[in-house]
Amino acid sequence: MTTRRALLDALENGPVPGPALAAELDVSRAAVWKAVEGLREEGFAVASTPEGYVAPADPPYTAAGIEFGLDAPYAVDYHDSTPSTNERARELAGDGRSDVAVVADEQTGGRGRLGREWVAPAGGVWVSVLTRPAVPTAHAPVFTLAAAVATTDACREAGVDAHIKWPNDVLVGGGSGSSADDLDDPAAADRGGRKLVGILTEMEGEADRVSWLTVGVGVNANLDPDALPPGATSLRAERGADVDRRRFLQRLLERYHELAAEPELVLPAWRERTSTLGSRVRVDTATGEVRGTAVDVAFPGALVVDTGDDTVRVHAGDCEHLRPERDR
Ligand code: BT5
Repeated sequence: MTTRRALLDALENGPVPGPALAAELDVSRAAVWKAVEGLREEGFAVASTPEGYVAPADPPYTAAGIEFGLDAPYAVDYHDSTPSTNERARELAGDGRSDVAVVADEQTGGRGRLGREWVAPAGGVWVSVLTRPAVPTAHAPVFTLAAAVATTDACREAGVDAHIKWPNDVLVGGGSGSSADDLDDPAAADRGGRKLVGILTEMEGEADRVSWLTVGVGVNANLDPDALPPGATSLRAERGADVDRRRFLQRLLERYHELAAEPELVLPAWRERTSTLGSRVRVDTATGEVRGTAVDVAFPGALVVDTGDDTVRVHAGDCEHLRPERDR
């Protein structure tokens, strides 16, 4: 652990006498001082008191602020503005890094799936978590589901009644959701849910083993819906007040870490939080359209659809929740 991170951890438990911390970490007092100065330069205003160093009462939304009090092993790579946190995570993966949460206040080239655009102005929670899980590449979808559960829980703790639409959207409202295409049609979006969160998982693997995996999560946090595409909503709009992005993101990262470490917890938690199961759905896949009733999700993340004639597993696609059939 770096002196900086050890100092941040120690500051959680009250004043930290510099000499005692230096002795504990077996580093020089100058090294501790340098770490204190580094945190101050990052906007994390460590105070000097007779009892020792004291953390700021209101930690900022920056690398140091997010790492302070974070109960997950991620280093935070923070940017005021970057094209895409997923792209930055890819660069860090190329440098051999792991266990990094790339965070940006604003993205100028945010990405959705299949080359779609993700609108990401300042005020959102745009984060990409880079890890190197020791799993076969085929298991990657379970990490998308884990991120959806983690994000839903963070939204619910913030007082917003969010639910998951298979595979990667977190929505608010509506018994049935809306596909990305429907977002161009506000009426359709009203009928379904309003999109609060999108998730984009990218990875590289060799010999049936994940080399690195990035789960990118975009949460419309402290934003007005008119800055977002039609059919989108935000935490601010749903709760009528801004969220503490730092606390929100910490909760999301902690929950994601918990679930990623124990993938067998993911599917049961996902089933409890989804609005897709039991809905009539139309899924557009690379090989055609599947229509029917979504009856289950199967490891590592396939949607099980009862088409009436057959039960099929859909591994990837855009899912739309349909109105219940009139004759049902
Ligand atoms: C997604 O794609 O929903 C995945 C979005 C992932 C974004 C995160 S932010 C952090 C990380 N860095 C990145 O560059 N990306 C990830 P998809 O299911 O393809 O949905 C994309 C569609 O959602 C677009 O075509 C728009 O219709 C709509 N959309 C775009 N921006 C939106 C927003 N901020 N809120 C709600 N809907 C949006």
